Amino acid sequence: MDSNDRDPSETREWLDAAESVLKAEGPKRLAYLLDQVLGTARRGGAVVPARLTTSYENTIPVAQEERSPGDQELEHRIRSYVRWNALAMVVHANRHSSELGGHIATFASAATLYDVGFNHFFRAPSATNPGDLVYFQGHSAPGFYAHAFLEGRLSEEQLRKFRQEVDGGGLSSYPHPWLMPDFWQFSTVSMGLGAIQAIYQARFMKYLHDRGLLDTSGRKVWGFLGDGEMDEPESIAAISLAAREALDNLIFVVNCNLQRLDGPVRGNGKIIQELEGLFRGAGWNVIKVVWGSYWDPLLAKDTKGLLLKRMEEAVDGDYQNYKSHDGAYVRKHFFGTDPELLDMVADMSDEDLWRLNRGGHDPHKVYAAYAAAVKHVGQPTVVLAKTVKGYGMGAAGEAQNITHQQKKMAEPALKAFRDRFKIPIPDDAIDEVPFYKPPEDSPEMRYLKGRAAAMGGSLFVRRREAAPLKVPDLSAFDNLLNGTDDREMSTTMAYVRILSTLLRDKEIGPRVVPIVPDEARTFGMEGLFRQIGIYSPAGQQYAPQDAGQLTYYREDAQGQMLQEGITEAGAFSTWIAAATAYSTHGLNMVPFYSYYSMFGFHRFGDLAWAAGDMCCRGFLMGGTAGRTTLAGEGLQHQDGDSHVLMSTIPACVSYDPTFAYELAVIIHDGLRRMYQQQENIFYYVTMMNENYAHPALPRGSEEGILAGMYLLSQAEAAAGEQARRVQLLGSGTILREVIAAAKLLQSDFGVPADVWSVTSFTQLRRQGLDCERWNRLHPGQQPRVSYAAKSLAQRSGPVIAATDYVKAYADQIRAFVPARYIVLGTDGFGRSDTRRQLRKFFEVDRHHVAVAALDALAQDGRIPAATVADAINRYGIDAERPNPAWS
Ligand SMILES: Cc1ncc(C[n+]2csc(CCOP(=O)(O)OP(=O)(O)O)c2C)c(N)n1
Ligand SMILES: [Mg+2]
Repeated sequence: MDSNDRDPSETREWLDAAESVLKAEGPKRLAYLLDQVLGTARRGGAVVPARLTTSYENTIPVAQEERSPGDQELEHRIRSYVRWNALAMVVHANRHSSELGGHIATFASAATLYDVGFNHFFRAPSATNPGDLVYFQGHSAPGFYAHAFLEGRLSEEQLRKFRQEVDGGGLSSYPHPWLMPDFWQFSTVSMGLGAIQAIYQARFMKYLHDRGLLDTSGRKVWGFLGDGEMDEPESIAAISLAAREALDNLIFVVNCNLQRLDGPVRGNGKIIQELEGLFRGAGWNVIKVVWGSYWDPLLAKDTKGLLLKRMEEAVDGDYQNYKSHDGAYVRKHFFGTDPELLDMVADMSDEDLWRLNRGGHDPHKVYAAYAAAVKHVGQPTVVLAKTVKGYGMGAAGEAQNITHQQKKMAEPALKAFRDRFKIPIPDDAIDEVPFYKPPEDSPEMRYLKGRAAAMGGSLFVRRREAAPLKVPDLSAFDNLLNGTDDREMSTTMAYVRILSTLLRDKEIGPRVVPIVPDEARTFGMEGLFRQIGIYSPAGQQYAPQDAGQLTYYREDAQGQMLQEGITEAGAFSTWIAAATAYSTHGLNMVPFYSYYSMFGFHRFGDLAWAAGDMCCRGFLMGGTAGRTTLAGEGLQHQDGDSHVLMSTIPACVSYDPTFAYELAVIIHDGLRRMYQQQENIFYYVTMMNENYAHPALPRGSEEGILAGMYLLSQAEAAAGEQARRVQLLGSGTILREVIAAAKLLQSDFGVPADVWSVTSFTQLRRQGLDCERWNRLHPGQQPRVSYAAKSLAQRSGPVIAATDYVKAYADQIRAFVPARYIVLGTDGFGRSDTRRQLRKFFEVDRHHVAVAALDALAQDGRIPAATVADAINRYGIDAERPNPAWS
């Protein structure tokens, strides 16, 4: 009896009334009545606990479960073979070399969750249906290869080369489109990235649909996640967006095997309950699949609620432990806490108790959950499925803390697994761990093929190309190529002009996807609000505060701009969806993600790495870049390293342009390479907010702009000055300091300085290293000369580079500079002040460039050291000040 209950008979009356409504009028009516009652209670001042969780049982009552039309017996057998082959792959790889690794326990816990999907829910791309998109849990990969093997999509030879990719033909450890471009679509193995990508993919599909670019109705996005993985910020960061935008094309399946790598996910609690509250609170439809069908009769008998109470009492640590033991243990420790419960199972053997299954291992329960999920309208759905980690591994790992990393299985464990899943492999062959595929005309294979055909074919296909876009001529950007005369503007402004031009282009215009994380005004992009509208499926149901203004804040159900709010990871995920649309949707989209460069790689670095893997094509525009160019914002905002960070991504082509025409040439070439040639690259381009006049494109400089450097000006040398010539290199806004330094050197010291605009030290380095490698491997042949060396070889004198980034950025080309090379950069923490002060502070201003040039000449013996001291004096440089790199 409940001690809080003052009047049990009154309670009984209410409960009876509820029961009778349920019977006579159904659950909807009861829910309505309860809602009314709760409203009355709250208005009367009652504190009604806000409960987001339901009891620890299945969400779908047995009577409402939709039954699978599949042949359960055949499906079970096929699933068993997939289990075996997945295990065999990992065992083989580790017999080949224990260095190779792999996972058995994860897929073992998830096999049913995927199998029901493959057989009945995931539609593969076909002539009649563009198909669903599935974000697979990365380290379940062996299971997908095993499935694809039975489908005939992969050969046994390939399975034997799991994690042996170098000589070709092997299978990737995890889903990596870069390595298996015809098989995998999405990189998910870095925990959390699958979840956030799936959400923004579902949202992007609605965007494509609402803008009339593609019919995506009826298509689903499935995201499979681990329960441990749900602790990643990216896993849950966007769940409220998914509900807010009513993404009913999205289904998450969280495999709640209660364990992560080291041990239990929530040993002292219940991960399913916690996630239920979280997702329901965010506005999701939650379907819990806790218990399998073998529990149904027991739960039906549980009229007093004792079993349910016990189920709620036991914590995940207990549940894990039960499954690492046996039926006798379950009887003693689970049912044994209450004589009535023991009574309830008195006629069941220990084997019967052991057979009491979890929802996620019961194809009926899983089917019912998926069937409800795909029909649900107006909300995204999460299926929380309870499973056992290492299911079927028995003494070799089932529900054990060590199971995640179990990769080897001794003969007795292999035999036990074979017996449990009835794999037709004889004892004398077991040690070879042979892969098993039933004969082509067997009922299993016929069934499997039939199901695959019904679902549209294999899900493991990725498209490499889409119809190319026609890129306009470079002359489309004439307004920037011709210079701005005396008019001053920033490269950010020039970028906005480029964007406007592209948006007006008939073919490219509709494909452009401008993405901002609440930073449009920072970049002067607010004009786009009204011009192209901000995408909002709800349209605009209010009069915007600035309605009377030219650039008012316009939300529109068909808006083209994606205003993501303050989530760089979310905005980046949208960018990924757009940048892979050529592959996932057969539609070349042209995303421009413009963001605060300092809140770029530092924030979304792992997604950027995955973007390379996924062969993304699009533009990342790092705004307000440069450690001394963003003057007042200080230490956390001033970006001095994004170019170094982005240079680590092989597929990322990056530039730090100074002039509007450079930007136009770079973006134009990017469009050509990505959308006409369909190269698997993406662009990172920095843009600045400093205003200055932009000259016209120097004739013939396009090649150098794209390769990474070109000669901007050459100094006239008077008789006798030629021996003192220097080469000055600059990028971004600091190029302007370099230009000024050249003038000082000439006027103050009679030193002729040639000036180079270096649009990309990163591109120059890559090309240089490529030459170096080729030369090493081709001894005795005419050596290749790097672009940097070739360019500088035509000129004479030491070389001095200055940029708004850390010295490592310009230092990248040291090996290719055929002369003394001195690098200036902005190493150290930024701080607030004017640009002039900051450049002085970081020693990248014109005076320091000039001093560095004189010093180089002195070291080369071309001028006396006293001249350097003279310059230090003349420019008022404090030689004893602390090093800004660590002050
Ligand atoms: C960002 C990130 N951190 C760590 C890992 C290493 N890792 C791989 S699997 C795993 C445990 C996963 O547990 P869970 O999400 O519960 O998946 P399960 O295998 O139990 O299904 C960890 C820590 C990773 N892949 N990604
Ligand atoms: Mg887990």
